[in-house]
Amino acid sequence: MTYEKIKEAVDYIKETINVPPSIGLILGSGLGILADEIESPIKIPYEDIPNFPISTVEGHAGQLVIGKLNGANVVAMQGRFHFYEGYSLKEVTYPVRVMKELGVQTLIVTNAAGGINESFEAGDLMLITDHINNMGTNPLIGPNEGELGPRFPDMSESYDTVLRNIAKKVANELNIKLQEGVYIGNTGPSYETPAEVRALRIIGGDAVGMSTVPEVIVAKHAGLKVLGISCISNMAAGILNQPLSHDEVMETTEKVRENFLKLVKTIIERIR
Ligand code: R1P
Repeated sequence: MTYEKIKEAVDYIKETINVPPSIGLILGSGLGILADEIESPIKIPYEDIPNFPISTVEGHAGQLVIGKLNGANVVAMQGRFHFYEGYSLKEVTYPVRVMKELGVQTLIVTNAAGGINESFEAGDLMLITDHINNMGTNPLIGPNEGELGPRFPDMSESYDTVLRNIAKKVANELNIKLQEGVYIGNTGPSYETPAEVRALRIIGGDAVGMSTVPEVIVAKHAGLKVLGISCISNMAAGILNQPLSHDEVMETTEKVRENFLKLVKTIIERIR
């Protein structure tokens, strides 16, 4: 993904917006509702943006929404891209590069994830403390473009401690239960087997999903601060004796909608 290609998208977006965004949001399955809260929104369908992929998954609308949210200038991805859709990890993470070039300094990534930690329950929100890349590949593989970031980016504090502390404080004030844990990124699209879930727990995971990790690697490469929030949409396979479905994922995200919106909007108000 060359710098010129990123610039093409950035130039196109800049033509339609007045103020550059400083906070970027990636909204996970069923969580796109947050973008509906943006005031005086400018909506740009992905298909209109040069070099942007197109969302193919239910619950991912497929547009950038740019405007003000609780006093902050934000750009939200209402719909993200996943490796299992057939996109390369460079394509999956291209929007993060575009956000950075638009002026974003802080990225808030959200997702729907399966709970592996048995103390969690469906409907919990989880602050991501760290991640495990279990995708077998990395979006930074290939020649490194120096203007985009270093060859070997440091990942020792991928999820910013200051932002995490703000999130915890806000959750406490709003009386919203906020779990904490490690997100494991698998490729999907098949959900995990019970044996895989047991293995993922042993290697240190608290929740599992099919996104986020590549976006955060690229965000760190680009020098962005990252905050990550998972919505535990179901318990992963084998923890409860019931099959998994994307419908259930969507239903649960709908149920936590109010807490999710309150939490993220108040965090944005504090960090703007
Ligand atoms: C599976 O139900 C889908 O929900 C999650 C998984 O990664 C997968 O795409 O979506 P997000 O991670 O985009 O929230």
